[in-house]
Amino acid sequence: MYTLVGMPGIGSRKNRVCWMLEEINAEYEAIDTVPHSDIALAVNPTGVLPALRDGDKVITDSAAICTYLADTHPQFGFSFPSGTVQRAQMEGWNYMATNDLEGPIWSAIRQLNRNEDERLNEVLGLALEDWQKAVKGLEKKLGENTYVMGEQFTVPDLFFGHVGFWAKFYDIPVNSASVLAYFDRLIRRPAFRKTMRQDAVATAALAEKGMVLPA
Ligand SMILES: N[C@@H](CCC(=O)N[C@@H](CS)C(=O)NCC(=O)O)C(=O)O
Repeated sequence: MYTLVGMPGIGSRKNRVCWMLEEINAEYEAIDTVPHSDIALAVNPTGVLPALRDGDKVITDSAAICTYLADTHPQFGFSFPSGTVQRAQMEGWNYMATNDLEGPIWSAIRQLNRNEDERLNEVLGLALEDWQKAVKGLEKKLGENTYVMGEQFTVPDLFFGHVGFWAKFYDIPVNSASVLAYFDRLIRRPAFRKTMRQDAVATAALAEKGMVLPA
């Protein structure tokens, strides 16, 4: 049994781990808290969340956690053995998702979450520019594939789906029809929808915006 410590809400990276736990039908206890709380500091000295406790060990960083869960549940085919070319390619996609797409979209969201008079429009503009550039890169690399590694859903798809959901929620344009369709494919997965339904803070934010999760 795993224990997932994370912050609830639309922006939370805890929901990536929750999504992966749901994909592999794992049993877990979720502890909601905020970064830098005593509970957060007990699992990560930096106070940054999410963290996953597995027995007496703790793993931090959503990408490392999801990859670990995929590796330890190989029957689902969500990752590849370490040292293989496919594994290296999969890691490449993980870095692309978290660096090239998550980086700029998160910078943009931080500005959008500010009151207009406090917003740094130049920072917002640059972040949106970088986001669109990364989306175009994803479009080229994804090609006609259903998922980034081909026909099989793997760890990086979950990360792309999560940032794609941020784009949808924050009305951030995705200047590629194929990437938009890919994001939609991902957030239609039952495990993602279950994850969001379980998060009361995210559910309230969706309701306030009048937004329903795709069927
Ligand atoms: N790369 C980390 C980023 C984690 C992260 O930024 N978590 C947020 C909450 S979703 C946080 O703890 N923020 C507080 C901070 O950065 O001080 C991951 O993917 O787990």
